[in-house]
Amino acid sequence: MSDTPLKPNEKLDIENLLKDLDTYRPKRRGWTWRTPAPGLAMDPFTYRDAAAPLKNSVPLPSAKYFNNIDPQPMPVITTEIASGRFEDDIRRMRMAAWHGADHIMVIRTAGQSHIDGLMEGTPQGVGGVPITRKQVRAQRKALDYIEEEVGRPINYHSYVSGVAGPEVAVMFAEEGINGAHQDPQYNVLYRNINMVRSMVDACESKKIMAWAKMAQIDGAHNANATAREAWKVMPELIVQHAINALFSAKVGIEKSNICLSTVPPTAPPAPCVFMDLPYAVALRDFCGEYRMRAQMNTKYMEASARENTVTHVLNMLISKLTSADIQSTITPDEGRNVPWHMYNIEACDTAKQTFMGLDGLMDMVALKDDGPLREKAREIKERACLFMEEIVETGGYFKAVEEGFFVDSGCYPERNGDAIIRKSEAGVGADSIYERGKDYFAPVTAHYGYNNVAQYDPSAVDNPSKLIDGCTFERLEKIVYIDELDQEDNVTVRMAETAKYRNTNLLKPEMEWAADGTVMVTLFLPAEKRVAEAAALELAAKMNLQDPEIINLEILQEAEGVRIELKGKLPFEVNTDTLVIPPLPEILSDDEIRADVSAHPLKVVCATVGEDEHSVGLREILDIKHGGIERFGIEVHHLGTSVPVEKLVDAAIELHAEAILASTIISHDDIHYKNMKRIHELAVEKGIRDKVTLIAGGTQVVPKLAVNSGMDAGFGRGCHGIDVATFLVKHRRMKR
Ligand code: Z98
Repeated sequence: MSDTPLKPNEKLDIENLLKDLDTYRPKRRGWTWRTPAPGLAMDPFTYRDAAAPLKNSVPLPSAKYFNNIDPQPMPVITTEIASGRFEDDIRRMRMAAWHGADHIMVIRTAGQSHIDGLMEGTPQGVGGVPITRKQVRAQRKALDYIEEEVGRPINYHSYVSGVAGPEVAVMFAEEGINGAHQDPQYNVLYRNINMVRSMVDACESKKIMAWAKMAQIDGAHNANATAREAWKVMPELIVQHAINALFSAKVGIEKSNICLSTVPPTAPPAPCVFMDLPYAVALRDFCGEYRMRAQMNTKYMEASARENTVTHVLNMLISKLTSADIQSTITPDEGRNVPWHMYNIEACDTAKQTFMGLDGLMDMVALKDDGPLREKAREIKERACLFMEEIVETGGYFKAVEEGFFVDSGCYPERNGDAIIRKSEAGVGADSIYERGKDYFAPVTAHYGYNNVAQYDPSAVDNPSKLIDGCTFERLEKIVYIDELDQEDNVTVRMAETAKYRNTNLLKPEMEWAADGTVMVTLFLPAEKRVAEAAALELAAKMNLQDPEIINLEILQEAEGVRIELKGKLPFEVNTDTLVIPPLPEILSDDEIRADVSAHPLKVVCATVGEDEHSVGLREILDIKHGGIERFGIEVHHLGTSVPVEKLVDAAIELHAEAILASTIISHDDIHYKNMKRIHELAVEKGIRDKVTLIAGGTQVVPKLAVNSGMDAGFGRGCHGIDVATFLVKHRRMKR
């Protein structure tokens, strides 16, 4: 779609997007991998493992030091977005795509696995969205626009597991969904769906997914997330992967679209790389012809974003060392259970940052061919082989499940007796399995197994849908589109409730849903845990936060205090019409500053004042090397660090300097503002205040407070030499 309706500086128009959904057709089918760009040059660097760059994106924060380049790593980056309101998720998808996500997974409403059919019209989801055709179509439509905007295909993904697997697969194929989890073992173990039914459904589902060229992701990682001592299930994980991957290949999914949902089984304080790397190597030794989706360890994590992020990065080290194809980024969200916009975006950035930081690693290091890595990998493989052999000896998969082989927390062949056990004649849908009759016939394009088409038309055997003039796979207009069944609980009603926040200048903070009012406050409270918890909630109430809840609490020292993150809702909004927005400062051009300084030579003295040894910030402002004020011909006398303020003022008098630049980083006890005040007072006492321009700078300097402390100007975080030079020249002109 070349006439993309999105403009980078304009919000997505959700109302418009939801129009004409009944006739919208996806622009393509099938999964897409990133385009490799070996040797990609992005001034000032060259990359070895990068993918083709994006047309529009948000680079990492520190990219500002490197021409704002935004190199993209090779693995597809996944983010899971399902806040319960698909209309709000669409905006998050756009933000995620700008941060490098190209695999958007939509988790379903809890329990959808048990719904035997397609959901059309449902209550609002909590912790997932109901996957309906409308929801899927609206999001695929949005992604069709968004991928055009960022310049890279975006894979849209949800789940085909469950009792309605084949029906869901058909709907996904029709709607251009690009990837899905499909693993009958997931149904059996975690959703107690009958085994025979699950296997039969899987044949049909996988056949449909093969036709639509969808990527298929298995569910093996769930064993790690479920087992009690989850690091012990490594042999089983390999077995589960192998069963599903071979199943899919035999049904006809291309191997390049069969993805194993791998997981590093441990996390710190376990010595995780020592345990997880041999596992990853063993898995690749056996299943290397398939693609690897690196899910993250979601079992061993608490609500600390910092801890989650470190685990995520360690997981990605394994991904890098073993070449994962898809990188999941769920940890910070799943661990904290606050599925907010910013956590999706942060995790995408963490993935991009880590992979680009590790660019070229494998050209410099290699995994050892001997030692513990190979020994451990061999041991895991042996255990996995024995596991598979015992399944066969026992009488096959069904028998093995009945006898408690799976999700047992013993490291095979050890068994702890805590497996998930299912009976082959029991479970959801047990009474729904029939043998196909002799005249069974399905006039459809993608179908598994016996189909007596010949009874109607022998010439249609290879193309059964010919008998009905094409099924919905070829003739999308045959799809019956149901907009909404629920008249009270649907997107139109929800959008009406938030309309004023789209159509007026009212602005309310938001974490996941339009105008939800949610904010997070971070506090340190110098008290013990229980007191701090109660105090935090009391403080939140005083801050006018409604429904306050503590999200995360970390003890810094049991008596000295705790760090608390709490969320709450603001019951008010601001009207942006009434905001006083200061104009952007006008920066003079290099040439204009240089001409002014050449006509009227300008001398400054500067120093880091007080007991402050920081020198980098001031150097950035001064040095020609960093684009500082020297380059305009300004004469700079730098007195060094920890300079007493008296000395600075005296130097200005002695050198007849027109300006004093005081750098001040340390801010405890407001020492930076006290020093500024002192400089001003000294300049007054010594009779030079009207002749000299006083400037203070530093990361903690708030310009307005610097002026209140007697300075002519203050420069805080993010200021450059040109900002200071512009002020000096303009201020001098004003005085002249
Ligand atoms: C993930 N964060 O995989 P219902 N099928 C498979 C699954 O793994 C899952 C579902 C279906 C994880 C998400 N996985 C957990 C193989 C879920 C979900 O409707 O919840 O049963 O389907 O990325």
